Amino acid sequence: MFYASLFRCGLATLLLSALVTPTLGQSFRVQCPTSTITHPVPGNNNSELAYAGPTYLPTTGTASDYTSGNSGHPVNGAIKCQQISGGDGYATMGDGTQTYLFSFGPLSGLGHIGQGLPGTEYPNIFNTPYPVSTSNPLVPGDPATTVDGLSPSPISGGFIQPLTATQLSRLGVAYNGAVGLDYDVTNSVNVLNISETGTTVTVVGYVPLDLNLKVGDQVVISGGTDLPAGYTNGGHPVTVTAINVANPFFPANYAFSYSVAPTSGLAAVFESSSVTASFPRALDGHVDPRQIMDVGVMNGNLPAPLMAIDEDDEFFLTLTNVGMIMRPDLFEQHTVHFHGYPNASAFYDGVPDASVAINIGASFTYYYLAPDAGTYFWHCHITPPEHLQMGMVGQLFVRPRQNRVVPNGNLYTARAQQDLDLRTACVSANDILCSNPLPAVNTGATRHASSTANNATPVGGYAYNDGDGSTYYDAEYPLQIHGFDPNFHFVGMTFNPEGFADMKDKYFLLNGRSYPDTVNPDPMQTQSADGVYHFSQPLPAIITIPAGKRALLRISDLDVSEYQTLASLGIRMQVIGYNAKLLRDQAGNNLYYTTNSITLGGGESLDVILDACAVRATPSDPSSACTTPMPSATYYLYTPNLDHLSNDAENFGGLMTEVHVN
Ligand SMILES: [Cu+2]
Repeated sequence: MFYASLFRCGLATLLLSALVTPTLGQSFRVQCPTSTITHPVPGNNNSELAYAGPTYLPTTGTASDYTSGNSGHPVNGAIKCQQISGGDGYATMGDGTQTYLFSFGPLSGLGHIGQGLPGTEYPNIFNTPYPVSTSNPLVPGDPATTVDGLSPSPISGGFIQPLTATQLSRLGVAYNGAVGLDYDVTNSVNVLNISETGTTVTVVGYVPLDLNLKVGDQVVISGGTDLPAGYTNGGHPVTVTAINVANPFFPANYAFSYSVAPTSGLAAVFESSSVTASFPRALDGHVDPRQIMDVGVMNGNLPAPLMAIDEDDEFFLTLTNVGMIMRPDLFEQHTVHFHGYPNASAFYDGVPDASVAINIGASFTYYYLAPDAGTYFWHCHITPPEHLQMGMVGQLFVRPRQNRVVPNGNLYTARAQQDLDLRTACVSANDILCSNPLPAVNTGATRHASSTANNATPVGGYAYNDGDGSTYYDAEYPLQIHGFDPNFHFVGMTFNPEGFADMKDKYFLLNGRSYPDTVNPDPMQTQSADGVYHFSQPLPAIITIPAGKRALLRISDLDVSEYQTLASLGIRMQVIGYNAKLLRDQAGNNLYYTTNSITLGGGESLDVILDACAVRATPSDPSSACTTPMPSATYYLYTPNLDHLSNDAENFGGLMTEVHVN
């Protein structure tokens, strides 16, 4: 034991010293462009625009045609970004046991994650450095420790400390940008050639300049005695008037121009050894590794951070591997695998054999297009049975274009428009794999809008591009089924060989919690081996439905060792989708079915509607007014596998939560 701890400390020291060396530290990066070729206008990428028709280029078009936006060739969707850590941490089980995890944690959207929301952010939110002026800096354990007070403080009572209303309200304004994002240092480049035409100066550097420079930036030009003084603006910054300037020397992205009016007639300077252009500090994905390590180490979340994107979005997901500080003998890589997701390329699919894996001390940005609506999930693909069992699983869902149809717009017409573009077309007649056919009949259903105050505001959403409004819901709840084998976790923490064949789950989890923690509406935190409280299980599993309304349960199962059944007492479950596919035949008939229980194996997902309405004004329209609501009461979702209604040694708890209709 003594030997073992010495061994561990020695390795930990080695590991930490490796992490603070500049070269490794600087390999942490984030990436969140404000525009791309298909989303060219930065100002349009911070929200979801109305769906006006498919995105396509006419056959005579060029990429620049995308800039015409919705007036010409519709640009749909936006840009979304998220940063997560790969590492370790602890979670609290239903009987109070603190269990060790290999885990992902949030490194963006901390405030939203704390509220049980996705940590997926638009560029204008993600690309916000943590304000340095704040008297409340990010510290180890954040956001949990900040929420509890300004620094780690003794906490009375048991392991679990629910957040107070005040603390929750503070979370609501908490930081949602990318942890660690910081301005890159001012950088200077040597100038190949500087010349003037009229009063416009063109500067050609020795390296591409377009990454850090944009029109309007301030640049300081300096040089030796061979540089005519008129170029330097008296040592004051000059303002960039154009980038990507054609020049006789290098490609256009090596050059920019500025104006020095009224000075003119300045002689050109070529290959001077002294002329430099110094650019302002910029947000270019550079990060401060200290912040990332402070927040990322031991910040494991169960489930892993929630992600949500909309069809047509481009999603940039940065995985930052902060190492597993409790297991310094392991140099584990991690990846992100979007399970069941139609990725165009294996490169971003996270299967290490077919792509890359992320080393300790490094970041990697995955890129996804969001092609098909549905409920997916994601996990690490390094030694999957081990890293999944140890907690590296999270939820992911894609919202359909139909949510963006203008209020009162016809849903059938909007769905039919998607067939105009090959990338979104789904026509059963010539595509036997069509996942979302047009409905057999045009029911005339329209995009639901608020019936009272503001009819122009869309409310609720749709699970799929159903074209008939049948997947309408008022609120959505991601619900992940998972299980833990405490023995496997214990030997995994204590440097012993894990018994894969003996793996047997004894904690049964919904959103990382066993009953009664499942009905705790607050984020949960756990004291880790560093003595600090960390966010461990921020996502509640309690379902709340106003009487007469509909809830969409996005259920996924990543249990490694068990099949799991979830039964509903008192409220019917209507299954509308399976494995991220609308339940509809190729002739367009809905195959939804109503049941009181669903059963999933690890790696499956289901979309279930719980309708707290017995009779609606228009029975075929689930968004129509409810004339006979379900009685207000507490209903239950629970497993009828009775041995799964337990928390290890406790004959109590397990896979159960409550549905509150009120
Ligand atoms: Cu992993």
